Amino acid sequence: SSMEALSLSLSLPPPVILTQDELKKIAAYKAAEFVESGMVLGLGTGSTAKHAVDRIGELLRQGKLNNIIGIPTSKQTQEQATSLGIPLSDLDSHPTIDLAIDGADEVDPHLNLVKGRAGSLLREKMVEGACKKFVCIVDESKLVKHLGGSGLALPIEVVPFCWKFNAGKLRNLFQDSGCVAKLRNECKGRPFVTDNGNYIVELYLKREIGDLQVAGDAILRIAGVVEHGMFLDMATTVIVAGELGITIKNK
Ligand code: ABF
Repeated sequence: SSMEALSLSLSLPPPVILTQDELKKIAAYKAAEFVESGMVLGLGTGSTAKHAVDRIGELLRQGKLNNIIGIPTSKQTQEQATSLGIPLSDLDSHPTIDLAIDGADEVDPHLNLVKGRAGSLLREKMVEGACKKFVCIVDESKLVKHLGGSGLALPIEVVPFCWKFNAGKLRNLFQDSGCVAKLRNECKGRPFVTDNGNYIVELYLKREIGDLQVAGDAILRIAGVVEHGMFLDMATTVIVAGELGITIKNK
């Protein structure tokens, strides 16, 4: 009867809705399970990677991990890791990294990524390009069919010198897609400055990027462009946390 149905539904626990930050933490903690003692670790940047660094610090403190060396991808992560007592080094001393854990802004079905909204794309690309395994951690909102189609910006690090000139060149590259190029934080009066002293030009594309490799190469041919936020064929694993659980995608 309807009364029985009502009492049954009242006795069920309320559905658990996880926040985006909780999902990020779930993905990050899962990635920390890939860390083994003695590893040289690339430490990512952003709110998802922050949870992973916290967890690695906790495992070290608990004695469940030891002999870790962290290679941070930003000054922010460097400070966080230092405060957690994670021993740090750099690529000059450790040109090969065992495992890097970092977030992303977009992930496509081939595990190509857009990164850089946290502003640290250059160091991330250097560190993640030097690692044997790169585990990318995201909540399910980051999944896209095609990079550049989410309405978010493609970040590009440029030298400050005549940035408008280069923003114009970048816009022209994607002219057919009605692209808009903006300097990050220009509207706030003071442009965002990266850890390397550069600016970030954000490309707002009106539709997804076609051939990613061709687009990336064309961007890098502009003198004054330092790096772009497409990480093509770099992630070896993507851990996606969603309302229905964790999915692990391997290349
Ligand atoms: C870094 O942080 C970036 O490469 C990416 O831009 C961003 C993702 O941020 P969040 O984890 O805060 O969503 O991983």
